[in-house]
Amino acid sequence: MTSRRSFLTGAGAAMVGASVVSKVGAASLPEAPVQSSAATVPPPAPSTGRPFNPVVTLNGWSLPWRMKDGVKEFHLVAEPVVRELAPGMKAHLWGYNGQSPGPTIEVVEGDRVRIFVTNKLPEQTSVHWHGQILPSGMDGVTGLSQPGIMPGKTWVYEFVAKHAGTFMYHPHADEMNQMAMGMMGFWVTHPKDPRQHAVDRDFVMLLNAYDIDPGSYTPRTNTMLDFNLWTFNSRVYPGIDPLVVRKDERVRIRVGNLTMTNHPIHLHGHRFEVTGTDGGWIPPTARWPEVTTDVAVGQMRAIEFIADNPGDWTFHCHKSHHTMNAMGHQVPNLIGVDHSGVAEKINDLIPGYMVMGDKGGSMGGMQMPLPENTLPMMAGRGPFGNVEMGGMFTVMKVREGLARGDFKDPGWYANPPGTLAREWIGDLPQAAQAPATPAAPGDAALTVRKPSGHSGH
Ligand SMILES: [Cu+2]
Repeated sequence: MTSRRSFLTGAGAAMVGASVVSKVGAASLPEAPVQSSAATVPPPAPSTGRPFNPVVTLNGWSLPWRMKDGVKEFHLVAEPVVRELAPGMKAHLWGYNGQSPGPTIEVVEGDRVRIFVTNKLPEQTSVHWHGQILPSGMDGVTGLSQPGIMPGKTWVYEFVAKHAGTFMYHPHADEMNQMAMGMMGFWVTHPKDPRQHAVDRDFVMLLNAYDIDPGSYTPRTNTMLDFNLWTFNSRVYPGIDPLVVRKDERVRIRVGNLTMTNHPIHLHGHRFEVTGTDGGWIPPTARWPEVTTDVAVGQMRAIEFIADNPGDWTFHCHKSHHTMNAMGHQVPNLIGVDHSGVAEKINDLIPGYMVMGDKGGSMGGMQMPLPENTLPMMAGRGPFGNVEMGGMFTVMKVREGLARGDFKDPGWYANPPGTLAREWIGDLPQAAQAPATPAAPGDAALTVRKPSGHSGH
């Protein structure tokens, strides 16, 4: 516990102890540590309780605990938080212990667990332990298994973590609002024998979605599907840390989906197997190779592979609109339409207006004025120019010779000679030459959209 505390303090976490404890008036409450930044905090090996191999929550952290009479005690505080989604954009969310998503809770199969939940929200809440096999009265469904936890109150959940696996936690009180505001977190129950299901790097990734108008800070919680920010652990690319992996390590990525739609999660350069769901581990004989796996709403999929292919490999949702940041959806397709001069004319009347590109939507060289507190639609910079992605996208960096447990960004991959795509600079046969002018379709209706790109909402 002491080493975990000093580690977290060193990583920029602020410890809030006495004030929280005195407010609820119970000296026997465990401390409620608070994380003040969106940096990845790889947890050290546990110093109390049974041993396990901790997971790494990208742009997140794991919640410290204390052992009391053989019980593992945690303290979650449900509260409004300010979450940096990526440098340049902050969101006013609801979360736990200073961040959204909440901290990952890690326990060992067979642990008796006691979780204190303090409600600092303006309305009642509860915590449901998604996927856990526990007594009905500990299931956290407001009205069914307990009354709501009123503002200012602290409630206690206690149960045995019966099965090793990957679970989630979230409110079952006003959940449409509370989950759209960011209230969710991961729960990992490690196997009793740390050699079982052992991997070298074990990442957890919670999928979330927000609808935040450019220039504003608070999500619209009535949105059902047309969210404009699709996030991994409440971060959007380029704000998501890379998955740093040493060549030939066995890697696991546990992906949980608490959004309103499914996400086909795709990895480049490797084949993986789905090894676990929220229901438990899949027997090896029942697994098949994949490069994309769909994670439906309310599901968790753990994927595993040997990272034997060095390079920079993307890991992303395959719905292309989910690898975009704030954008509108009511924009006509003007590819092939000659609208030269039109934007300038409209700009004379309404400064700042732009038209969708006639050669596609590539933002490679485009400079648009952005309102305060928003992000470009696709913004990452790679070694060869713009990575035209945002949202649910990040890069897995497989490198030789990294130290065990080294998660520092190693920079861009140096491609060995002869392994890099290149431009053809020889002669082209007639048929392969590019046309002088693009073909124009019949429909030439022209519509404009605001540079905020948010006319669809
Ligand atoms: Cu998606």
